[in-house]
Amino acid sequence: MKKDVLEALKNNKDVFISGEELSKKIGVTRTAVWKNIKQLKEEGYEIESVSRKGYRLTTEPDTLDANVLEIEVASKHIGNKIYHFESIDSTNTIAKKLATEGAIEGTIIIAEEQSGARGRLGRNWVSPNGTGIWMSMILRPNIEPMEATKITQITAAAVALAIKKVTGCDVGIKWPNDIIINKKKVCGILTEMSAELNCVNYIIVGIGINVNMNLLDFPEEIRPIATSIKSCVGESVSRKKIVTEILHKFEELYLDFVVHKNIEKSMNICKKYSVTLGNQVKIKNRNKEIIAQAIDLTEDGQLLIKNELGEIEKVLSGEVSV
Ligand code: BT5
Repeated sequence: MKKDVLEALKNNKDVFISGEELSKKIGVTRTAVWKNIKQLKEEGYEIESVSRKGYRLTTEPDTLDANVLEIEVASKHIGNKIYHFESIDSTNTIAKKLATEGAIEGTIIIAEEQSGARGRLGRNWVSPNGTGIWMSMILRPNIEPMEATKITQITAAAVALAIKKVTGCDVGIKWPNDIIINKKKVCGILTEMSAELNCVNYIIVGIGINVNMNLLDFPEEIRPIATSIKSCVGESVSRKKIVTEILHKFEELYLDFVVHKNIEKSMNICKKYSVTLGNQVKIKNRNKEIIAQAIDLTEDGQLLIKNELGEIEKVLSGEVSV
């Protein structure tokens, strides 16, 4: 019901809406309306109330509250159901649990803080309270398990475009799963999958973005390699706006892929923003380390390299330093 009150206030942002009108619209008593308004105010919404005129929403906090995000995202697909947690171990872990229990495609799990967030290969992901976007998406694409790398590329494309659009920051994509600003990591993507031999049960895409942290908020060991959107913009940025834009962009590119079998648009974005292509790179993969020239991205989201012998190779994943 709080969601209905908030939605009505948001839809009438510049005008007053009376308690009576609200109660009729939502189908609850005026006391219930008043209680919800009170609760919204406690959550940081500034709502002007004037007798005989009613209520008017003036300022919204930068909350990632599920009710608010669902209104903002307004999608029947990616973001159709959003779960918001104050503190959990890892949004990817919760997403897996929900996916196993049957959660539908497009379900989003988002947290203010993660205590056991993961990167690839069991590495840690630093996720302090209230300053970043720590979220996971549940997807159920009808694709071959081999194609999961494409989902990482679609996500990287969506995140890069969204950050660029909302903040104007110069973003780069470092293949396969980093978004960078000024040569430092601002976002990491972790794609995990449950699959049979030739079909995918579900894919969880975890996205971690450093939004409003200062350099000193990062542990010392990652300060040389990490940055935030705030460091680029010079002031705090609305996480809600970035999340909304990411989900919209992702939905567009993802549906293009799963419905129209078209990955070209995403790959073109990945190529356009790539900081990897055209450069000499060092690729660490398991125990092997090679130096090569990064030449292109394939339609499968793999990196094409020219090794020291001049041979062309495809790389599926790995640690790349430019
Ligand atoms: C990644 O792994 O970059 C994937 C990170 C995915 C995090 C999201 S948050 C929501 C969801 N829930 C999860 O539990 N995870 C996902 P990788 O490429 O392996 O990079 C990990 C490395 O990045 C670490 O070893 C650190 O060096 C560095 N790092 C850790 N935290 C960072 C941060 N906040 N910003 C920048 N770099 C960080």
